[in-house]
Amino acid sequence: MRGQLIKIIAGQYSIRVNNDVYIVRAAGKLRLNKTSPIVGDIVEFTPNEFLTKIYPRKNFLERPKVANIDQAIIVTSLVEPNYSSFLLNKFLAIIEHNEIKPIILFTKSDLTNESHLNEYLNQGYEAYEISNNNLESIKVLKNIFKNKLSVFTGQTGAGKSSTINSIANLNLKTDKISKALGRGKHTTRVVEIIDWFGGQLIDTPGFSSLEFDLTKLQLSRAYHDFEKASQKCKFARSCIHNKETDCEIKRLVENKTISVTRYNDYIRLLKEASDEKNSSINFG
Ligand SMILES: Nc1nc2c(ncn2[C@@H]2O[C@H](COP(=O)(O)OP(=O)(O)OP(=O)(O)O)[C@@H](O)[C@H]2O)c(=O)[nH]1
Ligand SMILES: [Mg+2]
Ligand SMILES: [Zn+2]
Repeated sequence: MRGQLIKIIAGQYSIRVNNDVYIVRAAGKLRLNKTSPIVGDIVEFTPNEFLTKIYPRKNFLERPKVANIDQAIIVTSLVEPNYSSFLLNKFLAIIEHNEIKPIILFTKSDLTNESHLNEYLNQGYEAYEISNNNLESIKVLKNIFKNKLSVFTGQTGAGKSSTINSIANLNLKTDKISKALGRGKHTTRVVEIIDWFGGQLIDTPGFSSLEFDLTKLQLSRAYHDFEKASQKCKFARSCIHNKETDCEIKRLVENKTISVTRYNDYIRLLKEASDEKNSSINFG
């Protein structure tokens, strides 16, 4: 049978097939290759027996270990902690590089007049600005989860837990959700996929950092607008939009299609990116 791995506890896999959940053991046959199953995997299994196969992953993240994510909601506070375009652009690079759709969620709009919403909407991102002290502002989020596997990410203190709770509170029939979200501090929590507003949510303990392990070339194509534009760079396959001449990205910065802030963040990120691992890349 084919199903979705929604939870792993102590060597037991919970696998969902439509509305049923099967629990199978980890032991045995899955020594086929070195890959271990992770939450989000689409797997083949025999009920009451073993998990036998992991289907190819659309994407995966290291921390938390999850696969096949459709969208990541990047929770970004405007204040406390203060807004940092660099941090947001870093999250965006990692997420877009992994072929996960980003949704930017600015929080704490009740504490400041500062706004960056239009900036990111103009760059082609889906973005919202909310306050967890104003439930009216949360309502729009009800509709973004349908048929998607979503995960919340963002800096610690940005408001991930508060936002998830606010959204849960929008729905009076959230008994199941509230239970699943039981965020007791002393319980060791596991990564688990729960039903969530017509879609699914990866409920995870503190998912506030993402490992930045992109190479310079990967970074140079991570953002959707950079990827598209880089085809027009003279050195289309190798341009990292830095010192090169005849670079489309730099032209777009000059004519203000790409903001200087975004480009400067990109250059700063380039310094954190590693050199290419694979020297057989065909430059030119
Ligand atoms: N004024 C205001 N405070 C907020 C808002 N959202 C969250 N907070 C507060 O910000 C603090 C941090 O919020 P959390 O939801 O715990 O943040 P988090 O992203 O889950 O943080 P970690 O779990 O540490 O990663 C809490 O004191 C919240 O009450 C908001 O929209 N407005
Ligand atoms: Mg939290
Ligand atoms: Zn370029």
